[in-house]
Amino acid sequence: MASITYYACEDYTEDFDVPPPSTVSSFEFVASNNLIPPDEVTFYNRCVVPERAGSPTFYWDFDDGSTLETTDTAAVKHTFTEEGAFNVSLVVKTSVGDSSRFSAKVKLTDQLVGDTLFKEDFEGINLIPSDWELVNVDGNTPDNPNYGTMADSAWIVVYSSTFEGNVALGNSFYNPEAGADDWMILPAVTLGDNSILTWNAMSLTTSGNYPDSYQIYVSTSSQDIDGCMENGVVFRVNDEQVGEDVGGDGIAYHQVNLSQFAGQSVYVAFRLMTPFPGGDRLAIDNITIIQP
Ligand SMILES: [Ca+2]
Ligand SMILES: [Ca+2]
Repeated sequence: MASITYYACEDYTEDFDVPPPSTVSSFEFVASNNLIPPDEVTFYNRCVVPERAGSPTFYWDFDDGSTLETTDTAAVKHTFTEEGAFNVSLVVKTSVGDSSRFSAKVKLTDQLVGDTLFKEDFEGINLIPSDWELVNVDGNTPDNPNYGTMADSAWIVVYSSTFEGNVALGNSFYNPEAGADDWMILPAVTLGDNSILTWNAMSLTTSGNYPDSYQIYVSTSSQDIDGCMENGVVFRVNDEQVGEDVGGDGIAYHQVNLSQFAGQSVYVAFRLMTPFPGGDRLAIDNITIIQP
């Protein structure tokens, strides 16, 4: 009978510096309802826990008051019932004292359901629709030569990689520096009992945090500034969100109840009026009026 000799592997760890094992926390998530609450979101545990790091325990925090402690690496499901931006975190701690934390923002937005009275997403068009009224009150010269047409059009349609589509763009970066006063007045819409105006917005900036300010007006008489002024400011946004890369939350979702104008034919206006010395650019998209 042949004999077989087994040799144990020698342990070289006494002779070489072995870097400490690195535990890395990470996860991915997939929403089941397009991030409209209630939405059951599945979180996939992508933590890397080297064997030397001991046995891991995972601490999930969903940032809505719910937490979960588990030693299981299987995906976990969590239902978000409210809209909001939740900073979900996963901390992994191991039996030898290693730990790592990872977090990601899960942003849920209520989507209204009802009859759409008006909708403009600016896709498939190069210009603001001709039945809108644009008024360039400030008359200033955009600093960016690519926005030369704004010198007389107040708002233009451009592609935004952040929005992954076309948006209406108002400029507030002028040369010389100056505040903006640019109007974009929608065509007439006949409102229902409690119609709601919604839109997405974000200040586009390339260097630093330059938020924009704007106001919503509703004219019940004519598609012009005078008509808007009769009813005053309906909604005001000071310092619209900027991108996450410059400290903001990214695209904001706004909604305003127009029930004070129930049953009337109205002209809704967006007025960019970032004060001196100006901001950069404001993007508006998905302007919708819904009767829930
Ligand atoms: Ca769009
Ligand atoms: Ca202007």
